[in-house]
Amino acid sequence: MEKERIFELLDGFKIETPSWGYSDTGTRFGKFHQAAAASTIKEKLADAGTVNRYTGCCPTVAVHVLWDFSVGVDATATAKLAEQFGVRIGSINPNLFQDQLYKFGSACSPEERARQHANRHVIDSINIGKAVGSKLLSIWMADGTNYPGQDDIGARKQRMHGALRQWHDAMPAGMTMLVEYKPFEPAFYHTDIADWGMAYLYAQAAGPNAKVLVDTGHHYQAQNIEQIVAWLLDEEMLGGFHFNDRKYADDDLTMGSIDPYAVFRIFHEIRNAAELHGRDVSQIAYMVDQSHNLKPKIEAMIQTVMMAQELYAKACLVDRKKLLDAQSRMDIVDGESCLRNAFFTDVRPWLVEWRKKHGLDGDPMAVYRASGYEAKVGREREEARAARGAQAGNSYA
Ligand SMILES: [Mn+2]
Repeated sequence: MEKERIFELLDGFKIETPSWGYSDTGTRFGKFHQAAAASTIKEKLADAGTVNRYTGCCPTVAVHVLWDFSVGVDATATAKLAEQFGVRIGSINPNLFQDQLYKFGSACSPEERARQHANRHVIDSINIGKAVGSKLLSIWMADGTNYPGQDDIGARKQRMHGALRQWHDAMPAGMTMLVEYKPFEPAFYHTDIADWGMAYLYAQAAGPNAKVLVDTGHHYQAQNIEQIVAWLLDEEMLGGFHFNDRKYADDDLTMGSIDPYAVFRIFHEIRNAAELHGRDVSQIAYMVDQSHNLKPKIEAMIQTVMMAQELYAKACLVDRKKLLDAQSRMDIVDGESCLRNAFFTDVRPWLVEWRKKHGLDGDPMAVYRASGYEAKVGREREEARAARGAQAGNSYA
């Protein structure tokens, strides 16, 4: 594939970073604070703007309604703030897991009060989305049970169906609902949306503007994620991704840090669907969902984004004519070699060139580090926190 074509594809490859990736998060064992971690939505947007300024491909920021918006605060003011930092508000993520009312679930709870609370919160979230011009409502629920016999699985399925349809119909035209799944955690017996098939059925039943969201960390160890992606693409039900890497479970490590070839294979299926099967892949939402417990937040994000661009460019490089030919000859070795040749091509010089073409520095990490941003905001934020008597971070972690 010609360089110009790869550059065009890179131009169309945008990655949304999450507001929560800039604040202190931890594990259930504890949290290690970083001076430069963002606490306020303004600080999170400033950090997201910084990542976009150096990488040139992260124009939107996913927001978490409970952590980023306060009751009575005008959401359009937040959109204007984002604009000041050179970014826009992207997906809206309601919080359906943190309230005490959600002990037995949100939309699936046997308790009507919890279901109504969830419903109000999602309707509020849709209104925030409308106000800030967001096109994505991203739904993840912690709903499930911890013990056999705790609740009726079928009845919970029906409650979920009803809720998703209601929320789907409350969305304005042009908004898409993304339905995310996860096999376990925090529920440890059954999860109400446990896999892509359940998410698919729920999305299909909710209405035409609901699609499936694939969080790469939300699968069992041996699951073939690229096959799920290929299937969803072929069904035109792939809404987007939450990228992160894992070694054991939902580890939320930075994308490609453990297994870059696995991410490459996902991108390969996307390019295959576009180039060989004529699928429209232009609306896929590429988002990051990571927890930067130990790495400095902004560096972790820049590293992630650079990794995503590299792996995407490599997937673009797959010689699909050769691949088709190998497959028609049933030459397994040549077929696999098409993928390996692309994966092992060093695309970094091209990315340097692509960045320079867009007026960016060829090495975003080096210029970010040289800018002194982290030390500067670290000092400012420590002072601001001391004045408020607050600690950084999202309140759940
Ligand atoms: Mn996720």
